Amino acid sequence: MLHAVARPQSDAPTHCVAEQYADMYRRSIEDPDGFWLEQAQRLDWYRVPTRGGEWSWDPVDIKWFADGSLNLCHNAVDRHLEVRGDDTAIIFEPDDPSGDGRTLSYRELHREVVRMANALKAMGVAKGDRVTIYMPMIVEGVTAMLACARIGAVHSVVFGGFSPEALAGRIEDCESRFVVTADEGLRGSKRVPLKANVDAALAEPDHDTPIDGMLVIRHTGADIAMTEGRDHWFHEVASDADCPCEEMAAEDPLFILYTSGSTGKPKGVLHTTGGYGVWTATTFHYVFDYRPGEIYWCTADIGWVTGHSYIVYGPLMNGATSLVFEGVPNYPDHGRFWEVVDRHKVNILYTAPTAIRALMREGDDHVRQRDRSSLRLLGSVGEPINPEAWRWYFDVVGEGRAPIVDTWWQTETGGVMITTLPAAHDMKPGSAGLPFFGIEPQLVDNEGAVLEGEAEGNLCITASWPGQARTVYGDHERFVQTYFTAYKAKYFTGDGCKRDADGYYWITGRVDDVINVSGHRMGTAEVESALVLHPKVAEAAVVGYPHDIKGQGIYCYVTLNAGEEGSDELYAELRNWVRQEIGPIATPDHMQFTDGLPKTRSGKIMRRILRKVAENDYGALGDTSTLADPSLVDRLIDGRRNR
Ligand code: 6R9
Repeated sequence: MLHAVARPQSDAPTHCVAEQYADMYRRSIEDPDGFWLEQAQRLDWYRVPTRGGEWSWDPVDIKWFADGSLNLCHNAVDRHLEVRGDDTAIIFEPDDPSGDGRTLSYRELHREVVRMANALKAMGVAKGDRVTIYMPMIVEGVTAMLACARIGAVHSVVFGGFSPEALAGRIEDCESRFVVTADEGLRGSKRVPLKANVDAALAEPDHDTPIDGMLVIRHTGADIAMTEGRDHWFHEVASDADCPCEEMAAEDPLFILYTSGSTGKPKGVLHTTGGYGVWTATTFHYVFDYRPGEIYWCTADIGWVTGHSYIVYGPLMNGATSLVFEGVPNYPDHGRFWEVVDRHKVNILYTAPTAIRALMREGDDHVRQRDRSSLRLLGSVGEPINPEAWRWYFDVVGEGRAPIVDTWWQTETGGVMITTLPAAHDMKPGSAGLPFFGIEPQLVDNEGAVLEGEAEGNLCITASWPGQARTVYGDHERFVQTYFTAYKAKYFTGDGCKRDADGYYWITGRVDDVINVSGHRMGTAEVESALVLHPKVAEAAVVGYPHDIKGQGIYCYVTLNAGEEGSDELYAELRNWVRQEIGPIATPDHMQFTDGLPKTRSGKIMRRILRKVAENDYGALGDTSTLADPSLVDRLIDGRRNR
């Protein structure tokens, strides 16, 4: 097999070896309903479903397990009480390594979730209501999600690094009348004023959804403003009163999660209960080959889909021990990850290429100083992992002992779609691997022609799977337009991809105007909109360019209003402006002032040229003859060189 790294062998019993994969995969494609109704038995149902997938992509209407009913909080928490109530559900590792860590058994988790659910109910939250969760990475972030699921409310978690403006847009879009937040968050000893940010978001001039209640968790103890009648301290309203799980239909909404697209504002991707539950429970089981008693650590934030599916729902539905980490990889020093692995004897580590590259740059000593003998499996997610980082992860971090699962998936897919399975497949550094059960990837050219065998093209999926997003909240037409119109009756992922002779898939990155910065999706249009809001900016075009640590960096071309001059001060001001408008993850890495943007005669910005200039790749500019002002290209290149 080409460039393959043999899977390290282990004696432990495993959930799926090579022969089983082949059989199970075949069955999952030939008889999807039979296969998934069987997998659905991993969960507890009030009404066990008898119907599998009922879906169409033209028109777009997706249902799974439609006659079933269940509750995912029950599946993640209550159902474990009888057999493993005293097993550890969550290990909380605080930002400050000498701070107050916590360990919660499933029984303790149950109590915390019930207290949270009662607090939500006391504010008036009812089934179907949207609840915005704007939290640091603390236990209450997890219990807030589970409490919503328990009472049938729809959570919308907004990453704590987003600005008040970005938060306001997300509260407004789903007309969420309730917010759960904390006084402050902590990241690498820096304080994040979460409660003050929510107040600022609600004070935005165009914010018109009235907030009925805000629940505030005391975390750092900072002095914050509380609005009488609206804001409530969690510890004052929480109660241990009985709080049964709400029976939910399989297709009742579970959560909304906002994600960036190539146009317009972020989309509220909607997932429902039954299909998402089966998908995350099943993928967690097979991809991480989880064995009872193991310590599993996913370093994502609950503000991203990885945190939803593989810190909260997937692991807890499997009765696993999930480590919740508040901190960052480089605080107090670059050895933090390995110190945490050592102290908690982590068996499975799931992180992002950007973190791996950043730690790799700091040298091997931080890693080697710590005992990593507990590590059995390593995972990667969020962006393509470059082979050099893969090798370092495999050789240095895992000492060649731990297989790597490079899991390709998206907010819209709910859970892992393409990966190798640890005991079934050899690995290829840089390739995500093979399709998960039920997934039929297809590569198509720009005209939609299907490419067979070894090929490179646009990655589509041909048939629905249980974890698929059902719609964009409040805008089904946008859901249809974004994913199902580029190629008729196929789900288009937005990614480019190669398939090799062994059938392994190699994701090459986004083919739309979405860039992937440190594993986070960023719509170039969002950064552009933020820039043009500045009074001195006339026009802006944003592209991605290769960045050593972040994978892609944010490169902004800016034209100024007449009479304005580009300067170092304005550069700093605009950078800061974007941070304020969106959040630190959107901070421009490079900004180039220019007297114009390359446009076609019909006024379309030729991003291809802007990308090439940003990449310093002037030989491959292609045809520039359709530009309205071809001489602009030389000025752009000069501007790039003089920077
Ligand atoms: C889970 C998550 C999705 C986009 C996706 C792709 C990129 C994610 C990847 C990967 C190559 C992997 N991506 N995992 N690319 N290899 N293992 O990250 O969801 O935030 O929605 O991003 O991330 O480009 O389309 P999300």
